Formats: sequence, structure tokens, C-alpha cells
Amino acid sequence: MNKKQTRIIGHIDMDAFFAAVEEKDHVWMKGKPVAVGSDPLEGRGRGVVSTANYKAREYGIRSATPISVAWRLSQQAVKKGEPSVIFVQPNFERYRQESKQIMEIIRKHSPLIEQASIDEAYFDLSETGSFDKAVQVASEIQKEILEKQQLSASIGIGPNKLIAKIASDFQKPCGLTVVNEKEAEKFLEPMNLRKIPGIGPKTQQFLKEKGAEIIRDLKKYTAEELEKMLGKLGLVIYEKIRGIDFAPLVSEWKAKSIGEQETFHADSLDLHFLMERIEALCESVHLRLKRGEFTSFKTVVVTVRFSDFETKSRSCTLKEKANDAKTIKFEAIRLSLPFFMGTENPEHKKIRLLGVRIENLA
Ligand code: TTP
Ligand code: MG
Repeated sequence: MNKKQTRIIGHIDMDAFFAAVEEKDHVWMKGKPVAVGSDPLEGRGRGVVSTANYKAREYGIRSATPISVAWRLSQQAVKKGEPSVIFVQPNFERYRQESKQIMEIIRKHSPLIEQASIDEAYFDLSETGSFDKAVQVASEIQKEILEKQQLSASIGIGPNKLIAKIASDFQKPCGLTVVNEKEAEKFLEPMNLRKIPGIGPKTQQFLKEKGAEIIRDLKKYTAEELEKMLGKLGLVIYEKIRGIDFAPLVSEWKAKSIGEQETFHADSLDLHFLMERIEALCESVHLRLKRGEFTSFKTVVVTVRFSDFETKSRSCTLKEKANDAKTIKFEAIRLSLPFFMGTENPEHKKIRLLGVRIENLA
């Protein structure tokens, strides 16, 4: 009954989404380069390209290309005997309709889905029980979207959201990439640092100056060194470049929650220290409750991550709503003590991270 279920997460991202919908609605565009964006006004237009289909990308046109540049690239292509780009202004209502139908298709195949943008979503495939079965489901989703919506999608499957998302982008368009938990770390190694959420252009530049161009280069640093260089982000990056990510899927219907967590500088099993950190986390959660739109909670959740990354959560739901810091602390300590000194931690493993969350907010 207690058998640990492998976590299997899918991420879907539609191929050249806005442009693909336009091609579907206007059959005569099929096979031609299409750019969706502001009006090019024969090269005098301001604004940018929202997206371009794959044919137009061969001209060097992509999301955020200034529309005037896109126009010029099209003119240059025409001079070389290539077809000119078809410029279309976006019809967001149409894209939203398609998006809704795509999400409905995914929902039929997965019990939990988190829509992440107009054309992408995470979905939980853990219930399939294996990566092989998950691939079958993903390929059914792709097929159904292609048949019913006449749109193509790329899917990534991984042990968590981080890997699933990077995998969906790995073989676009029409890709289906599977990376299991054993392969995840190696899969990331040759990739550009920018693949890691949180590493933007500035951090990338900073790390480049330190000699790190790809993810493998960053692995020579310890967690402490990365933290010294980048603060808290450094600790997050330390985990992500090793393919570690515990972020849950958040479906629209899930009750909101307020949570705080802390990764320690050094793993610890010092009771005094852990109790102090739990209390501090409870204080910040309570402060956020007081400042926010909710006035009460009914559920308290604690998360404990051990030094070997095993992660456990325990929760309790009160009989009545509460709103005070004392209740959060009382429950959080009661739930976490067995991990610090008792039955939940028989091997006396040190603790790497603690989290406190309140749910069932009203
Ligand atoms: P993306 O999924 O980033 O791009 P895409 O679907 O067009 O192409 P890909 O095959 O690489 O996934 O974004 C989804 C849609 O969001 C895209 O079709 C248009 C819109 N969009 C913008 O309007 N501006 C932008 O800068 C980006 C990146 C996307
Ligand atoms: Mg897309």
C-alpha cells in the first residue's frame, strides 16, 4: 500500500502556436512563411513579431523580432527567389478558443493539469506507472490534438516539471522526448545555462566571466560556493543543474496556500536550530496571512528534505478555522518533531530543507 510511486510529469508546448492557428484557418497559407505580429506597414511598422512559423524562422524571423526587420528579411528572401512572408495581425480570441480545446483533450488523459501559458501545460502521468506507458499516453494526446484540432504539439516527459519542460523543447516541432530520473542529470549537462529557470541574461554573463558556459561547467561549484556567488538563487541553481525539482503542479482549482521554505547553509540535525527555523518559518507564513487577502486557515503542512534529498510532507487539518501564529507553530512543531528526533527519521539523517505551509484559506 505504501509503495512509492514514480513521479512522471509531462509538458506540452504547441508548435509555432499563433502561426499554426492562422495556417489552419487560412488554407492558402500552408507551406508559406507566416509571421504573426503588428502591421509591418511596408517596413515602417513599429512593434514586433509575436511568433513565426518554422518556414519564416528559416529567414531569421522569430518571436520579438522587430516587425521592420522581419519585413526586410522577407524582401531579401524574395530577391533570392524565395516566397515572401505573409504578415498577419494576431487574433487572440481565436488562440484562446483553440487553447481551451487543447487543454480539454489533455484533461481527458491526466488527472492533474497545470496550464502554464496559452500554449503550454504540465500534466501528471504518474498514474500510468512507468515512463513507457507515459509515452503511450503522450503520443495519444499528440495524435488527438493533431486529428481534432489540426495542430501540432511537442511533449516532454520527465521526473519533474523542470526536466519535462526542457524535454518538450528538445525536438521541436512534433517532438516527443522522454528523460527518466536516471538520465536527467546527463541530459542537462551539455545544455546552455539559460535553460535553467532563474538564469537570465545577467546571471549568464556573470557565470560566463567565471568560466561557465554550459551546465556541466557549473557543477564544479559546491552549493556553498554558488550561494556565495549568487545568494539564495545559487542554492536553487545547485539543485536544478542536477535535475532536481520538487515543484508541485498547481491546478486552477486547488485551494490557494501560503508557504515558506528554507534550505540551510549546512545540513543539520541540531534540535535547537531546527526548532528555531521552524518557528521563524511559521512567523513569516503568519505575516503573509495577515498582509494578504485571506483571514484564516484550516490546514498546516510541513515539508522536510533530508541530506539525501528524500522529501516528506505531513499535514493536519484543524476542526475549526484558525488565524494565529501560535496555532501554526504548535501544529508545525508537532508534525515535524518526529523527523528531527523520532520515528520518522530512524537513520538520523541530517535535514537540508524545512518548509511550512498553510492551506484551506478563507
Ligand atoms: P511559444 O510557445 O514560446 O512559441 P511558439 O508556440 O510560437 O513556437 P514554439 O514552437 O517554439 O513553441 O509561445 C506561444 C505563443 O505565445 C506564440 O505562438 C505567440 C505568443 N508569444 C508572443 O506573443 N510573444 C513572444 O515573445 C513569445 C515568445 C510568444
Ligand atoms: Mg509553443
